[in-house]
Parts: sequence; C-alpha cells; structure tokens
Amino acid sequence: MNDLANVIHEAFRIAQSGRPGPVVVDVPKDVQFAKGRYTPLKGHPIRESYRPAVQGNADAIEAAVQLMANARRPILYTGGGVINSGDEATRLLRELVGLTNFPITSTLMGLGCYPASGKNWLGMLGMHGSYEANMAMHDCDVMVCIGARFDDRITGRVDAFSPNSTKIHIDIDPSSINKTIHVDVPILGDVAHVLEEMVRAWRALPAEKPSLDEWWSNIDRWRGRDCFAYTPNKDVIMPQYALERLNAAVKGRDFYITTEVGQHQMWAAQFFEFEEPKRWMTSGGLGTMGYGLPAALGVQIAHPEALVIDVAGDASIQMCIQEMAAAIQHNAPVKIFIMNNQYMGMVRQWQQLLHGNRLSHSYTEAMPDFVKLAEAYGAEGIYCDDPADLDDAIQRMIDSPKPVIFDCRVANLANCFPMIPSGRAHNDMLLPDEANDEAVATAIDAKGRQLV
Ligand SMILES: Cc1cc2nc3c(=O)[nH]c(=O)nc-3n(C[C@H](O)[C@H](O)[C@H](O)COP(=O)(O)OP(=O)(O)OC[C@H]3O[C@@H](n4cnc5c(N)ncnc54)[C@H](O)[C@@H]3O)c2cc1C
Ligand SMILES: Cc1ncc(C[n+]2csc(CCOP(=O)(O)OP(=O)(O)O)c2C)c(N)n1
Ligand SMILES: [Mg+2]
Repeated sequence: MNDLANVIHEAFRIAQSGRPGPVVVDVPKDVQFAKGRYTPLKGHPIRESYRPAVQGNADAIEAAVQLMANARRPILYTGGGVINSGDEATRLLRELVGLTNFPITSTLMGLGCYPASGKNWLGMLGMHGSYEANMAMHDCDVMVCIGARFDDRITGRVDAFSPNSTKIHIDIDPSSINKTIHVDVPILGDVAHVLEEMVRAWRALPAEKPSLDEWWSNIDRWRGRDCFAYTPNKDVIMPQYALERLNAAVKGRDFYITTEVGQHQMWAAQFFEFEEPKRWMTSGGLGTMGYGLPAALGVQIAHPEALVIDVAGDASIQMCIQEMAAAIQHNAPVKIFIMNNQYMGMVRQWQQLLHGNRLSHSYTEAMPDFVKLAEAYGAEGIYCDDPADLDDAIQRMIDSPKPVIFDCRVANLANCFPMIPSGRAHNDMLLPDEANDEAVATAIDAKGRQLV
C-alpha cells in the first residue's frame, strides 16, 4: 500500500515522457481498501529501467547537418513526435525551416507543428495526402524525418519509397528506427533537444550552399495541380465544400478539431488549416471510431472558452453517443458536426476499390434523427441539406451556448482523393480528376488487395 503513491507518480512520468502513451496500473482490491501513507512527488525516486535518451549523438547530428547543407532536393518529413516533444520543438522546427528554406510536410499526427499558411508548407503526405508532398518525398535527395515513424499510410510500397534519398531520422524510440525503412543517419533523441543542436550547427555553416531554386520550381509545378479538387454542386452539399465552409467559419479563431474515423477524418485533415500544434486530435494508428466525441469533451473541459468541434461520421458518432450526457452534465458546449453520407463511406470506398463495387453492410437505412437525438439529451440539433443554407447553419452552431449536434447531409457517394492505392508506390496517386469508374475499379491489383 505504501508503494502506491510512487507507482502512480511513476505511471504519470512514463505516460508523459519519452514516447508518450497509456500506462496500465493494476491496483488489487486489497490495496484499494487499505490505508497507507501518501508520499508527494517531490523526491520520488526515478526507476532506472525507463530513461529515454533525449540528447542525440553529436557526431550523428553533425553528419546530418552536413548532408542537409549539401542537399539540392531536401525535405522535412515531420510527425506526431514534434508535437509530443512540446512547444520548444515546434518553435525550433519553424526556425529551422526559416533558416534552411526547406519544404516541409507532416503526417496526420503532426498537423499544426508548422503553420498551414507558412510558405514552405506542402500539406499532409501519405495515402490521402497532397500531390506536392508525396511527389517531393519521392524525388528528394535528402529526407529529414523528424518524429515520424514511416507508417504504411506514408510509404506505400516499401521497396519503391523515396528511392534516391539519403535519410536522416530523429526519434526517441529505438524501436521506430530502421523498423520498416532503412535510414542512413539515425539520431536517437528528443526532437527539441536534437533540433536545438541542428539549428546551432546550421548557423555555424558558411553561407554558401547549393541553390534550391530548381527544386522549388518543381514543387511549384506540382502545387499547380489542384489535388483536392471536387465538382461543386448547387443542390447537394459536397463533403469537401462542407469542410471548406467550416474552415472559413473558424478561421482566425483559436479552434480545436477532433475527429472520428473515416472519409470525413481525411477530408478534415485536407481542408482545415492549422496554424498551431495541439489543435488537431485524431485517432491515427489504431483509427478508432468513437474517439472524437470523448476527445472533444476532454479538450472542452481543458479549454472551457474555446470552440471545440468534433468532425464526425454518421456511423462513428454512434459509437460513443452516450457521452452527450456527460457534455450536458458538465456544461461542455462541444459542437458535433456530422458529415452524414448515410454510409460507412470509407468502407464503401474500399469495397468499390477492392471488391468490384460489391457493397455489403456499408449503407445505413435506419439512421436516427440526429436533431431529435440532440434534443433528447438537452442539446441543440441543427439539420442542413442545402448548400445555400450551410453558412448560416454553421454560424448558428458556433454561436450556440449549448452542445450541438449538426446533421449535415452530404453527397452519399463521394470518394476521398487523392489516394495512393494499396500496393502502389507513394508517387503513384489516384488524383480526383483522373478517378473515373474504370480507374477506381482497376486501381488495386491482386497483390495490393492482400496488403490492405
Ligand atoms: C482512415 C485513415 C487514413 C489515414 N491516412 C493517412 C494519410 O494519408 N497520411 C498520414 O500521414 N497518416 C494517415 N493515417 C494515419 C496513419 O495511420 C498513422 O497514424 C500516421 O501516419 C502516423 O504518424 P506519425 O508517423 O507522425 O506517428 P506517431 O504515431 O505520431 O509517432 C510519432 C513518432 O515520433 C516518435 N516520438 C514521440 N515523441 C518523440 C519525441 N519527444 N522526440 C522524438 N521522437 C518522438 C515516436 O517514437 C514515433 O516514432 C491514416 C489513418 C486512418 C485511420
Ligand atoms: C471501432 C472501429 N470499428 C471499425 C472500424 C473500421 N472502419 C473504419 S472507417 C469506418 C466507417 C466510418 O463511417 P462513418 O463514421 O460514417 O464515416 P465516413 O467514412 O462515412 O465519413 C469503419 C467501419 C474502425 N476504424 N473503428
Ligand atoms: Mg458516413
């Protein structure tokens, strides 16, 4: 019993330091009932078994900076590790971009570590990422991976991933390094600590460096391709349009977005412009439907005055809908913006791509009336199915002092593009203007189907 306080202190330390994550503390019933002495955090001994390396090897950092200084086609590939590392990591990353003028992309988990309005920003990379980010990752000569883990949504076919680049990888967890992609310069350490040294070493270099003009003109050509294009419709709300309007409505405010899992999540990643870290909470690796509403509640409790929106799918939101009761009970005015396509849209999209459009159990005929559901909980319900009414309806949602469920009826059969079809290389993307029925039906070959 007298160990319990220390065990809990230790659990918080492990959860928050190194590669952060959940820690399970199993407290047996006899300990739950026992009385003991509380020992405060101060002076609590730290266990030797968990001491992540934070500093980063000086020679490796020096080698990395030399490679970066000689690069002609460099790119910074950033991820959730930058955000985990803290505000100083974000500040240093922005400084490094300013000093080097390197283009920068991020995974789903790192959005906001570099501002979307920044001139070096290429957008998210990966399966549903931007054309320019994926093309630049493929063609680069020096890749600096900062707190990202070469997930399969990034690499596409591993043997065709960025074939001609020298790769530098900063990561605090040795098990992330050389896991799926071989890297040339691994740097084991905390992002903020390593970036501090990198910035220092870069500043000490002679001013003369290879020109990046040609690289930037290639990137600008890729940027010229409107990779998130969609066909506007004046009768039906296109999902991309809904998010464009929502993004416009929150622009300039300090807003927080959480999501559920599915097409709406990917469109949200593509269309929201995050200027700061920790404004975007989404379930990436496990992709758990039902994450968004409880996450929004947590954010709202932490930031009572902030605008917190859960961008949801009609199926995902029903996973944890009972948390509406907690929202009412705790006066947490979260806004749930349901992109209601009456489908498990992401499942339908994959059935179309992988299973010859043989749709099975992805359509939901028996959808609840979300407005009545909101009212049943004591929240506000808003329904909108007309593009002409959308802006006003969004404003009503934002202005409401209560929790809101917004039932936004969107085009049922829209697909999320660009997309790197399973089994293809990461520069072999299916773009919206090329994604006709034939291209979608044949996008994934037999081998790719097994990989999903
Ligand atoms: C439907 C769906 C589609 C998806 N499509 C995409 C997509 O198109 N593009 C995309 O990017 N993702 C996509 N994802 C998410 C994807 O599955 C992964 O979750 C994501 O790419 C991983 O991001 P990350 O590499 O930043 O890793 P994280 O899981 O955030 O890991 C961070 C890495 O940084 C390290 N780290 C942590 N803290 C520190 C620190 N202090 N210092 C140094 N290193 C640290 C960790 O050890 C780890 O290696 C999708 C998910 C879903 C559900
Ligand atoms: C708990 C859980 N079960 C199943 C899945 C697999 N899955 C991923 S997306 C999806 C459909 C999501 O549908 P919806 O919430 O309506 O979002 P949409 O794709 O239509 O935007 C499913 C079933 C998952 N990610 N999590
Ligand atoms: Mg849906």
